[in-house]
Amino acid sequence: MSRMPTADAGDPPFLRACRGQPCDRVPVWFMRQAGRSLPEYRARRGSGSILDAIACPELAAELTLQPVHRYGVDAAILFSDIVVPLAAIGFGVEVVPGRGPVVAEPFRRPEDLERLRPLEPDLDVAYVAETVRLVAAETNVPVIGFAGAPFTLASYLVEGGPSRDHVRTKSLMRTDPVTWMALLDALADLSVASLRAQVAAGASAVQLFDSWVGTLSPDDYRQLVLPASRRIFTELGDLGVPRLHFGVGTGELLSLMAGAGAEVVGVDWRVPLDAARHRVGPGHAVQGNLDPVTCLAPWKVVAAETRRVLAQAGGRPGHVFNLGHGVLPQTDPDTLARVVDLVHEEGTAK
Ligand code: 1CP
Repeated sequence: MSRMPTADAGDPPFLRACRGQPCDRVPVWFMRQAGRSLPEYRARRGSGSILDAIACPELAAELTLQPVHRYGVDAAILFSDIVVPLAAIGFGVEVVPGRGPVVAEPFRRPEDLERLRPLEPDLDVAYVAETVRLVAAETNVPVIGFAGAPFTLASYLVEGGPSRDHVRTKSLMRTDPVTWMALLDALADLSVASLRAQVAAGASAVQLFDSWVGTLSPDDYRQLVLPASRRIFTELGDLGVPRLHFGVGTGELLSLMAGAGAEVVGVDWRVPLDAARHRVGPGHAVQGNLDPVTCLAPWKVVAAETRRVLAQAGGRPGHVFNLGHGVLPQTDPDTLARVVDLVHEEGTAK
């Protein structure tokens, strides 16, 4: 029996927009909408490791819902992190405050593949599914599950932490493509297992974050990364939920990314949405793409830029309003609330 849900007019605007259907308003949510820009987040989070907060379903559910309540956004993104499955299988990943994921013993040689065992979601990350269930029971807006894409996860494993140039990652890719492809395959399996468990628990869309893939040329991306990302989307196809695919600095990769199989392609602020629509082609929705730095400007500027993004989306179906990357911690929450109101009042998708 097919589990494919039928899309009807009663579906939430976010899901309709993902499928390219007209809706009464342009849906909006923000990448990294939970987190340090919210005083209620800072108050509730304390100073422990974010991985501990994620492992506590009541707390993670509350942090997921904070921006939904404050901003009136059209989707809740699960409070979690892309490195959660890696930490759960014991690869030795910590998330250091102010820095990000750090790996004590980075991936450097073929033998390191043995450290990547498959994820058993029920045993390894039962708390993630529980958080999804709690959130889905509490809100009417769709819950977005997410995972890291193989390239971006590999970049943390190989570099040992955040990196600007990804020198070691690209070097491994070029010097030992066999180990590289095996690494990406193992990471793809982790993300598929994690995303399937999130959907089974009630997530109604999934986003694959390939945040740092914009560091690659189109040829490298096509040969050494796209096959693994494409397999993830293929293996989620039977779930019938919208799939979103996002990276930063991907102007030259957008058409290839569209070929990976997601319904929605996320776009950063560098590519105007009309050009982005052209690059991803018909049959795909776009998501984006207000520059997060714009949100630090006076409201007059933010409003003008928000209207520019709406104009470049062309008032047509298949646009999910978002930032071009995550909310910056120094953003005034009131600004984001006003952006949501403006998009809801003025955005059209007929
Ligand atoms: O302790 C803290 O509060 C630290 C900040 C923080 C937060 C709030 C980190 C560390 N992760 C998160 C949560 C998180 N991470 C969410 C939850 C949803 C939300 O905030 O609304 C999501 C979706 C992520 C995804 C994530 N983690 C990505 C992909 C999205 C993106 O912004 O590009 C990446 C690259 C990470 C790694 C990561 N985790 C944390 C940081 C600071 C980073 C980036 C480090 C780097 O620059 O490489």
